[in-house]
Amino acid sequence: MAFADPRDANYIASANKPHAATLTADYNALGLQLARRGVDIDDVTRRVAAFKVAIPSWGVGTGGTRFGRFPGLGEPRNVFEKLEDCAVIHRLTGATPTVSLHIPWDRTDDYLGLREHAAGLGLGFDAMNSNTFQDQPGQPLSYKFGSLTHTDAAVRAQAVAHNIECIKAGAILGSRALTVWIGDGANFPGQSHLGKAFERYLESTASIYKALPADWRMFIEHKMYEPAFYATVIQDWGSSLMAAQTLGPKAFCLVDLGHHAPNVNIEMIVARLIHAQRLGGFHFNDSKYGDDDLDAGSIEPFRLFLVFNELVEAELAKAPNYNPAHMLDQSHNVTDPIESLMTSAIELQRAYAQALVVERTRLGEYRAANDVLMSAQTLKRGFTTDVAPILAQARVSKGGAADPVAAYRDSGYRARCAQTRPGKQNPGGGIV
Ligand code: LRH
Ligand code: MN
Repeated sequence: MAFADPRDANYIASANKPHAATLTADYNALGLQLARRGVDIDDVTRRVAAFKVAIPSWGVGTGGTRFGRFPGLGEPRNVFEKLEDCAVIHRLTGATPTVSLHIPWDRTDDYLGLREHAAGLGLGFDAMNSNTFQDQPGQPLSYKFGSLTHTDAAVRAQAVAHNIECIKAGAILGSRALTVWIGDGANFPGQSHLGKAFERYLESTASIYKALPADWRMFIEHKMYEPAFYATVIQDWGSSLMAAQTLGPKAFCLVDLGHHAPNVNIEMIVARLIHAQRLGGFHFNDSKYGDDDLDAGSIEPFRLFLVFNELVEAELAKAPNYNPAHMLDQSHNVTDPIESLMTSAIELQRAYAQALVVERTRLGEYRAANDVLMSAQTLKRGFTTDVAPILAQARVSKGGAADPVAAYRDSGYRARCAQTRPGKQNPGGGIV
């Protein structure tokens, strides 16, 4: 099989040629349809083209569950190879210029070299992620009974030091945020003092907060359960918001879509965090039951649309202190991670575009008149608009592919990686 570099501009341009005529025709037809609704398609396309989402470095390898992991072909073997795959995703979609690293999974003794390698691939770095939910070989103190909230001050200090290490690494890389997710909690009633555990969290995170450079933000990520199955210290947006407001103006709440009970109204949580001026960002993915980390928009695309509807409302209202960091956080157990990450980035753009084509003035009028049906219909009409021509035009306008998955598959990149990245694929269990 011939190999072409899917990151090569000429390769992408030649892959786009067969799509040019139909793309223009579809785009113009949608433009006419939207113009009748008072929506300027070029304005929507510009906003979609400016949309960016960070790739989770842990997402370009095949993920797994506690029952097993079935490695794919040509997996990246280190953070440098992970960035090469991230560059394929960005070149073909034009939407993922940054990567979010996870330490120690991406630890290297050459962060400057990593920064240069990324720059050479046209990539930068988004939020750093700390990891005090696993014990590392040779680690003095275990996180079995918690980390930042452990009853032993020495364990808490070890966890704080790790987070400060992540900040230092991120500062070299040009990152400007630290995401703190901890699995700390209890499996049984009585196991921990719920109030004191939260106080220990505030004490530990205050030490991390103090170490943040002036222009950095700290993202607090809540999660209902897992690995703790009775009580999680930062279990919901309320705990996260209280912590952020206690820590200071650089602390914000991060919403991972998979970290809520089924049917929780996540768009309402987003609206409240925007009101509180504490919406730090998202870990986008999708789920049917638990924290399934499935591809964004693959299970509940209407819910994703409703989240972006809140973001568009905030954007149009020029909400104060509003600058959410968008990231994907997924586990690709049965698909090629590059394909899943490309299509997931595009599903976010789709939800954004659908929210942008909603007739806001008309919606406002129906709401003011309490015309319930027409309010719901007017919002839904955004979701039922096929915005694919806008998404393709936005990609092509940034040098991306009209059809990223086809361009990727035709390049033979994965088969090539299988040749150039031999070596043991450890089946094992766990998400990475
Ligand atoms: C926890 C989580 C967190 C990451 C991890 C990989 O479930 O969402 O954001 O650190 O996944
Ligand atoms: Mn997450």
